[in-house]
Amino acid sequence: MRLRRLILREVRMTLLEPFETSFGRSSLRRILLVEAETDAATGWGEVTVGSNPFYSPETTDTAWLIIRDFVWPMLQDAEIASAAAVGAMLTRIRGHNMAKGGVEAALWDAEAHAKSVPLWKHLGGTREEIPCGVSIGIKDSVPELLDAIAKETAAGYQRIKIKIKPGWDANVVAQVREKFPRIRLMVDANSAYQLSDLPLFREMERFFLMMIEQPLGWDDIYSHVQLQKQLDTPICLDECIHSDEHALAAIETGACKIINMKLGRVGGHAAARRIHGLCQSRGIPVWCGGMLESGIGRAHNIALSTLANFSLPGDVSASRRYWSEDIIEPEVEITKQGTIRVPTGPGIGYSPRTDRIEKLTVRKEVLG
Ligand code: OSB
Ligand code: MG
Repeated sequence: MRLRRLILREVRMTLLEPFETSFGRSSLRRILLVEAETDAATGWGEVTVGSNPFYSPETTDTAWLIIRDFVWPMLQDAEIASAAAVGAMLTRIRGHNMAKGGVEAALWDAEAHAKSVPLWKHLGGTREEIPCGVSIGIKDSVPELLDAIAKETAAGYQRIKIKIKPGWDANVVAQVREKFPRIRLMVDANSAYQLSDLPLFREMERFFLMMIEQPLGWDDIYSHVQLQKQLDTPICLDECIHSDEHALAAIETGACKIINMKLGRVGGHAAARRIHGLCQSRGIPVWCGGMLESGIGRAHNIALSTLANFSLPGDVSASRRYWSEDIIEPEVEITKQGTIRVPTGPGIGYSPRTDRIEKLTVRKEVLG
């Protein structure tokens, strides 16, 4: 396969409701879309990155620059053996996984279209329906949070994740548990705590959380080992895992018992699939995380979630939870059982609405 042109677009989309985590509140999403035109077919990818470096070091602007100045030149005149080989062609670029992953994902979609197969089958996925959960941000009040949980459980979502931060943690979880004694519940701290907060995590053991996601430093595997040793509740790592090596280190040292997989954070489908396999061989379940994606990124998350070891409900949920109108056709919907039926069409299986994308585009660059 040869890459003829790469088209970058920044589309601005406002979330239906602001989303707050321990690192900040976001309302306007600056989404970076990648359209890859190859000699065989066109594919779409999304760079799943924030507009500020508060979740990870990358931003919409750094990703744009890295793709234009480094990723494109490395792929431009190269014979690309397969989408699975793209990651290895870019190893000279250290870090910038989200930038690399967005381009790699677009090439996977292109390759699947060229072969007229659904992307999920091309990746080796087996599930025709994926289990879904939701991630609920920090709210202004506890009643507001309880209302949000009631709404999502009524819609059928199979597990609830709530964001926590100092001052909005055990006290809030206690009230959630009181109102919803039986739901599958977990918390995500986005690195807001330290090892010295052990008493707080001990206190939360009585809420029977499925897991605690990324309680400590975003790049600190060692402290998570210390914490997990002293907790029965499984720790799930998100921010810490950006490569096979990090996943292996975290598993072998006992830093976590579950891994949140994100396409961008690990640098694309091939890396995600490898880490998925590595976890599978060691009895570590994975689930697919979310980055407030548009339909394009969401479609890639759905395809990835069909791999066998994605055995826990992920953060991949319906388009209408985020957007008044998505940029794909049809939009992503969930069943009453809280699942997404995986599309059967070629590639990502949803069509990009190019008219709407063009309208929302504030910046565009054609490479090639
Ligand atoms: O930590 O999983 C996270 C959103 C942005 C950045 C980081 C995270 C999240 C979410 C939202 O939890 C998941 C989603 O609904 O897309
Ligand atoms: Mg997280």
